[in-house]
Order: sequence, then structure tokens, then C-alpha cells
Amino acid sequence: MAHFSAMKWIVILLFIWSTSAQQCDQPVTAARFDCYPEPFVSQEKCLARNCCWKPTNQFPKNRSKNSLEIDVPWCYYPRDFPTYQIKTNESTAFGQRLTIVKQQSTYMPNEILNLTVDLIYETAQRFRLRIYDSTKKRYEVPLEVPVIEKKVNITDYEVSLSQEPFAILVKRKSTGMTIFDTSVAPLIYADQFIKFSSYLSSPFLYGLGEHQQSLLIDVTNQWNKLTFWTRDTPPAQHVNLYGVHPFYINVEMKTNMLTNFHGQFFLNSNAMDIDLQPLPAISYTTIGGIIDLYLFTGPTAQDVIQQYWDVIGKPTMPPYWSLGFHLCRYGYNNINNLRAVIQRMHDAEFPYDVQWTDIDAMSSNLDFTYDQTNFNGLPDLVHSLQSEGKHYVNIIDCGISSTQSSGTYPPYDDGLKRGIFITKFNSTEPIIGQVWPGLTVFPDFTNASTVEWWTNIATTFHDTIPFDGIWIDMNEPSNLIDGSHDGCTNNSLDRPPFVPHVLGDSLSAKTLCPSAQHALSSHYNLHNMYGYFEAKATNLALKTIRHKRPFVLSRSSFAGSGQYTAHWTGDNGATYEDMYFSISDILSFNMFGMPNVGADICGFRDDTNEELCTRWMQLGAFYPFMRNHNGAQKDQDPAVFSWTSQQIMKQALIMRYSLAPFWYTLHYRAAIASETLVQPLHFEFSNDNKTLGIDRQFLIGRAILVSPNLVSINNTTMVHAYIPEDVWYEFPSGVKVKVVGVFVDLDTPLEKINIHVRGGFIIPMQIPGTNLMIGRGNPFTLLVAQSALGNATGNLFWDDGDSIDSIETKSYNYFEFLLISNKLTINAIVANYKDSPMRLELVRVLGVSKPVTSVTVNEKDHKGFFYNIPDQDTNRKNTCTSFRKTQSTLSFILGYSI
Ligand code: MIG
Repeated sequence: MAHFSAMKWIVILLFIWSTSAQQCDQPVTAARFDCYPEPFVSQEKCLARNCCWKPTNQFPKNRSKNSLEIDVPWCYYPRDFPTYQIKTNESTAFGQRLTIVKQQSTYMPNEILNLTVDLIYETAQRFRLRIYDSTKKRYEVPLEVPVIEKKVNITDYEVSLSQEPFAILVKRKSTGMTIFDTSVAPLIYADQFIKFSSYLSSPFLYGLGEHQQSLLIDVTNQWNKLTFWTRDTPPAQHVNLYGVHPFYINVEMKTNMLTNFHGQFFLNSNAMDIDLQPLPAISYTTIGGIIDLYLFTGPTAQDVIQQYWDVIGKPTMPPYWSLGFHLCRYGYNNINNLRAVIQRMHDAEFPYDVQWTDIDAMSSNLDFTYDQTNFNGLPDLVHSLQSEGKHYVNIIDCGISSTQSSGTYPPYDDGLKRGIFITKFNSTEPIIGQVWPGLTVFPDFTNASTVEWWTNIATTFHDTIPFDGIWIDMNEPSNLIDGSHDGCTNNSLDRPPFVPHVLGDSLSAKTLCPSAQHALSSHYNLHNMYGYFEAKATNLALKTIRHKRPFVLSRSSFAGSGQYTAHWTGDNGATYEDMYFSISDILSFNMFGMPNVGADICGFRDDTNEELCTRWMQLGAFYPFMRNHNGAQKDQDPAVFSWTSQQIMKQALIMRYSLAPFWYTLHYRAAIASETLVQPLHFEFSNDNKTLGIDRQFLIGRAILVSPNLVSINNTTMVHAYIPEDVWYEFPSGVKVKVVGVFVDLDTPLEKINIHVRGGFIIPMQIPGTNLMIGRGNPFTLLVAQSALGNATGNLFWDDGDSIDSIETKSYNYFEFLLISNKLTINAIVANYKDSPMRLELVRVLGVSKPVTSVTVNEKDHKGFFYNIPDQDTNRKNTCTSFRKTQSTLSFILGYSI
């Protein structure tokens, strides 16, 4: 009896051991999903969660937070880890609604065992998945997304379900490619810890910002953890930065020689980690809200982006003047320095449009003031800039000083009266932090009264200094002390059971206590959207004040911010490395729907040097948003450098200004048709594997290839650049590129910028002026780059440049240019803007391979045509009337109004 009983137990134990071993058996370590994302895991803690413990000989997982070593977890889920099963499943008008249940809680406090799952078939290419508490309403992101009540019948995707354990699988119908599959890991759904995972189609992704990283996220051989919690910190790799955009584009493996793309957007504003692993797979770990996930099936990368922008909103159309060169500095310190800079910019005849001032022009760093001693005369200076057609932008920080004597500082007094500041937990008292003016309170832009208050104080300030745009900084929001000047609470918002891997290890690090209260919800939920709401309010205020198209520049951003603001990438360093990262940044922000983006040219932190700054001005001339800004000791405006460098910078600026009509048209296309301004080569040449991940070059629209020199001349003047297989012409010379489809070494001495125009495109250009207001009356030119077949197309959007609603009211001109069979046609699709005449002066046709015998304009024989010899350098020699082999550009002077 005793013997039998012992045997029985041994058998049972053996059985348990073998099944659990089996349950822990993973063919590859890449298939392990982390069961202990907190720091300091141990065998004991792991087993207490009923997870598998298996150390690897790689770097120990027992790491501290923020360690850069993200590796194979030692503690991971067994296959049979408890999860949900489907209880009910009904079809609804929008698709399907399920209820799912879990029998027992696992390891997180307040798990929610009854969930509702909505499968919404929104469009043929857009699928939405919502998983939420079946009984209690939870916080949801206050973005206005499309509400689809009726499902579409035909979709590019096919959804299937697993009953037990509950899982969702989505495939691309046309190829059978899996684009979503949650069966890889259990779903955990607790009040403050939601975690789910999915297969990826390939280890190659774009997006997931704001992070300093290469353009392509490649997890073929490595694990990667990305944290999302808006944070003021100089950009560095592996840390959460100023903005939050949980959107990615996943490259699918080639099928039938074609590369498809799909995208995913996690609509969630809580602090989160996204883990990527080589399986390949993705895991989301968020500490609030609900699961609200969008899948976009593309199939091109631009399609995915367009489908994403349909959800978050399209970018705003910027005023024309904002396409020019912006000059800024933290530390002009007084008006004489500022005047001197403006004067030398003027004397050196640099094209330049917008002058900025930073907090040093404020009185004691107080918002909506200026220093009447050191910046005495600033209003006059602004007026005089404006009288020359230039514009002025000033900075506003969100922290409002709370320590000025009562009655002396209306922004605070009035705000207090209206009760529009963020408050402490369970209190009507504003939470107090510290920013540049000392102790400050923080406006709650989720409150409609705040927008009114903001507009009022900005209007009053505008009466003193008529700014043209507003720069909103420190809006993560940034706080020089952690939490508040009297600390944070101990409640579950300030001390949640799980904290994503944020810089500083705490949610209140360099910001407000998560428990602070906004009108809409807690700071815990809304922190990541602070910059979003501030940009929205500021955009609105500017419309009210100026009755013109607003220009806002915001550091912090969230999905959808592009509807209201431009963006710069924060406090970069004056290094070649940071200049390189700026390309990934501008490309990523284009995907995020904030296409009007640039980095601080020449570097913000530390002194730049002439060579670096020259290179950076050359690159920056092809950023969507071009601003030279720094906070270091030395000045770095173009006019401060040697004569030679100035000439090179000027050449870059002239190129930018001559392309302004092209850029403006791209902005219009972004605003109405969801096309990005700049894009990676891989998006346009996606079937060419060699373009995968190229991030030292980029395309403007589809037509201009930029291949900057990103290293010091001491290393090399050669730019190792890829020229995709197509017809390309060097810009501006027009020389046709001989070898394509390969990497080439382009010799790029300091004075050289590698710009190539793609055959098949017509680029509208303009003779530049010293600023865009002056230049906008100048003649236009067309650069016609013929394709291999001799065709080309292009378009031009033109209006008064700053009306709020010129698109809505159709008070613009829109031209379409077409070159087919040696015939160039200009179609005025819309021709409602007549306030100032447009004159087309010159047409240059690239790639003319045979002598042209005659040119006919409007059915009349046209005498004024000639050829350019691209390889001659002076203008005079450049013009020739006879055709030679080496000559490929035909120019004809038109001089007629379009
Ligand atoms: O950290 O206003 O990113 O562009 O010059 C200082 C002073 C606060 C940070 C911004 C930077 C700006 C600076 N600000």
C-alpha cells in the first residue's frame, strides 16, 4: 500500500515534470516571451509566476533598468500559461463581437477576467481590433478617429480566431502572408498592465518613434526594447524621447518578386514598452487604457501611410514663408547681438525668411513678456523685419510662473481665476513644478477654457510684439524637479505595479506626478498627449489672432500632432553622428504624419565647426523645415563663417529657394492626398533589396534624390551612394548619370551637394529672391526630366501663401504638366488665384538625345531655344545654339503668363 502510493506519486511527479518541461520547451530562444519584464528577475520570482526559468549563456537577464543589453529572457511563459478563451461570438454590423474569459488571475494585480473583443472591418485595407473591459468603462485616447458602423464586405485581409486559448490571426488574402498572430504569447490584461504579442512578417520595420535609431529597425539577430513616454532629454539611443508614435511599417518578405508592406498603430497613450525579438515578433506592454489596434494592409509603404493618416488626421498646410530659411539661437542675450546677426545676414545676401528669439529675450524667462532692458526695441525690430517680407517667431514654454506678485503677471492670475491649471491629485490646487522662471504651474490644454485663456494672453502679447508663429518648447511637459515641488503621492498612479523602461526609472522623472489631474483624465493617461493638446490650442489661437494660416513648432508630439504643428528633433549635438541621425528622424516623422520636420542645423549642443556646419547647411537645405539653431557658446549663423563657406551655404540656400514651389506643392499633396514630403528610397524602389534601410540618402517627393556627405573630409570626400535603377540627372547641371542600380562613390568636396533629379518628373521652380515674400512674384521655371521613354509629369500648387482656407474654398491654382511625344502641355486644373500674375520664364528639358529642329509654343514657331553644355561651368559658356553629343539639355525662354 505504502509502496504503491509512493509509486503513484513518482509517476505523477514525473508526469508533471515532463509536461512542464515540454511546456517550457522552445525550439529557439527567439521564441521566448518575457514573463518578468521588471528589473532584477530571479529563479524564485520567476517560478512564483509559474513561468519557465532557463538561464542562457548570454548576458544575464538580471540587469538593471535601462540597461542597453536587451536579450533572451531567462524567465518566459510556458506554452500553457493561463490566458483567455472565447465565450461568445456574434456577428454585428461592424464585424464581430466576442466575449473572452480567463478562469484565474495570474501575476498582476487587478486582472480583468471578462473582456469584450470588437473586430471592426473598417475599410478594405484597414482592420481595427478593440479589447476592453466588459463591465467597466476604461480610459480611451481622446483622438477623433473615424467611427465605422458598418463593415465593408470585401477586404484585403482575412481574420480567423482560435477559441482556446484565445488568439487572433490576420492574413493578407492575396499572398497568405501572416500579418498578425497573437497565438505566440498569452494575453495579460490587468488594470495597469496590458501585454500582448504578435508575429511579425519579417524582422524589418520602420517607425516606432520618437527614438534616435537607424531608419530600419532590424531584429534579425537582436532584441530591441523601445519605450514610449514623452521626455525632455538630449536625443540618445535606447531612451524615450520627446514624442510618442506607436506606429510601424513592417516589410513583408517578397512574394512573386514583389515586396508588400503592412502597418500597425497602437492607439494607446499610456506609458508603454514595445519589445521586438528575432522570432520575429512584437510585444506591447502598456500600463493603461485599452487595446485599440489598427492594421493597415498597404500594400505599398505609401499606402500604409495614407491609411494611417486616415485615422490620425492629415498634416496641416504650412504658410509659404515657413518654407524658407529660419535662423534662431538660444543666447543672443541682447538686441545688439540680434541686430548684428540680422545685419550680417543681410549684408552677405543670404536668402532668409524667419528670425526667431528664444527664452533669453523674455524678461526673467517669463512667457508672454520680453526683456525691455536687454531687448529694448524688439517690437520695432520685428516690425522692420516684417516690412521687408520677413517673419518672426518666438518661444513659449508651457510652465507659467506662479511666484510673481499678485496683479503683476496676468497669465498666472487670470489662469488661476479660470481654474485652468493641472491640479494635484484629488485637489483643486494647481500642481507646482519648476521651469526656467522658477516655480511654475502647467496649463491643462485638454480644457476648453484653457484654449480661451491661451488665446487671450497671446493676443495681448501680440499687440506688443506681432509674432507670426509660435514655438512651443518644454511640452513633454518638462519639469526641472521630479513630480512636483512637494513630491508625489503613493497611490497606484504614482507608483504603478509596473513601470516601463523609462529614462530615470520613474514616471515622474523630469515631469509631473502621474496622479496630477487634467479636465479629461489623469496625467498618468494624458502625459504623452500634453504636446498634442498644446499644439492644437496654439494653432487655434494663432488663427484667431492673425486670421492667417498658423505656424507652430512643437518639440513634443503624439499621433495626429501633424494636423497642428511642425516639429524639430530637439537638442541634438554638433556631431556628424547626429547629422546622420537627422535623416532617419525626418523620414520617420514623415511616416508619423508630421512631415514638416527638421533638425537643428549645425547642431544645438556644443560648438559646431565650419566644415560640419557647411555640410549641415547643405543637408538642411533639403529638410522640409530648415532652421539653424544652437545653444552653445559660438554663433553659427551662415554669415559668421569664412567667405568660402558662406558661398557654399548660399549656394545651398539658393537651391532650396529655387525649389520652393516644388516643396509647396508637396505640402499641398500631403495635406490633401496623404503623400509624404520626403521618403526612404526603399519605399519608392521597394522591389530592389539594395534599397532596404538606406538612411544616408533620401527622396524628396518621388523625384529628387539627396545624397549628402555625412563625414568629415579628413575621412573621405567620397559619398558611397546608391543610385536606384532609373534615369537620373545631376542637379543643377543636368548631366545624366551613366551607371544606375549600383552603389557609386560620388566625389563630394566641400562645395558639392549631391542632388539628382529623376527622369519622368517635372519640377516647378522659381527664380529665388532674398526671401520668399519677395521671391514669390518672380518668374517660374520648369525643370523637365525626361524618362527613358521621353515622358514626364509634374504639378504645381499656388495660392496667396497664407490664407487659412485656400484649399477648402478652392482659391488657388493647380497646374498639371505633361510631356508626351515631345509635346509639353500645361493644364490649369484649378485657376482661381488671380491676385498676382504667374509668369513662366524658362523651360529646361533634360535628356534631349537628338538635335531639336524647332520649338512650337502655342502653335507658333518659337525661336528662343538653346542648349546647355552641362560640363562647362560659367554661365556664358553654358549657352549654345548648336547641338553637340555631350549636350543634353534643351532650354527655351517662354516669358508668358500661366
Ligand atoms: O533646455 O529655450 O530644445 O531648442 O533653445 C533649454 C532654450 C530649453 C530646449 C530647446 C532648445 C531651446 C532651449 N530649450
